[in-house]
Amino acid sequence: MFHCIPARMCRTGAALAAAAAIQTISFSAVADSPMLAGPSHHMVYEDGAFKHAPRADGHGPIGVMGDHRHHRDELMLSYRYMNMWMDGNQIGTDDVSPQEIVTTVPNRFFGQPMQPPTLRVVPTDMNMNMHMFGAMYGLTDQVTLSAMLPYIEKDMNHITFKGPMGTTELGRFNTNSDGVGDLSFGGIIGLYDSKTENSEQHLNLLVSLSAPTGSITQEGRILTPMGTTPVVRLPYAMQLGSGTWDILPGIVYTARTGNVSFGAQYRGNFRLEDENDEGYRLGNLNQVTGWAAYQWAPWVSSSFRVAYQNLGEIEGIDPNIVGPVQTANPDYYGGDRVDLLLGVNLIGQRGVTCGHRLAAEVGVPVYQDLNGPQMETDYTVTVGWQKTLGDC
Ligand SMILES: [Cu+2]
Repeated sequence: MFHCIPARMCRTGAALAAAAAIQTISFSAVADSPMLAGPSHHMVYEDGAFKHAPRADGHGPIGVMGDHRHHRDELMLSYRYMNMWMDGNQIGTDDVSPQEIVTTVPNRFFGQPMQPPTLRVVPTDMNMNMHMFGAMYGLTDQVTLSAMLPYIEKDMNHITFKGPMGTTELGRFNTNSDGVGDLSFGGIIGLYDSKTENSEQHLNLLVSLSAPTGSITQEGRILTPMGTTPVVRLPYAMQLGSGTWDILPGIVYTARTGNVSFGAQYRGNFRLEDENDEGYRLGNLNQVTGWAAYQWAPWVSSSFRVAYQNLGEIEGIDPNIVGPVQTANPDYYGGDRVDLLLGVNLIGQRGVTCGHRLAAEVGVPVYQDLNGPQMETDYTVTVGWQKTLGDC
């Protein structure tokens, strides 16, 4: 049981980086110990059949965060690339054209200098890329710590209509922003685990905090209906963080029998402050998702998932965000959305690929009821890599 010696060192050394270095050494030294089997395959060493063959279905779909725990002193690193494409606008569940928006939707800033009675600038499409770097560390067999830091790139195209009324197009422009988003960190706490030779169940509690590390003061050059091109504070949708400390509670249940697995998760995001430094807070988020997966071979599984989310409106207002455009109005944020998602999980079984996970998930909304006018989501893509250090 000499692997316990570095394990204790891991526990006393609080820094994750230090733990990583020690772990790599300890795992390579005792690579044959079944005690070191990871969360994705600790259920298979017991039957003796696949001592070190990780299961592809040992993790949920890559778009789900916090689906699993780790054993004590395990460190997992992950990278996810997430893309979201939005094209066109909706009010509620109905599509609405730019021409309709600029002739019918009131401008909440009407009455202030140079502000026309209706909206005059319409976002037409938006692309968002997120590079999410994550680490998970097994503090004990019951409690896994996790931290995630996103790097976000946003790009939005717009049409500006000429003057205070009518449907004559003046021109088009693009705004973009990029930078680090909000750092989140917290724990995954095991509430219930059961295992038999060929099945398992887990119930985990999730608690994370999100720190306001993302910028909420991004600026960009716009084209106004009068033809001027000032640099202004970009609307809420183009900012990179919430600006508030947030709490993300959740609960997740996963089950597997043979090669069939299931999961269900609730996750929320609640703002812990009434307003950020710029005078507003984002809406609260509630998400529920459920999935089923089938493992075709130990190295490959595929999944089907349904996800529902409700996002609230923005409360308060940033006095620096003003303009005849829907994205400058805090009321035109939030709504309900249902996505259907297909995913695939791959995991290397031996050699240099052993334990390296590659996974992808593609989602398409089937229902959107938006506090609009607001841009609608057309699809989401998540591609990710995960590796538990020293797991094989
Ligand atoms: Cu993990």
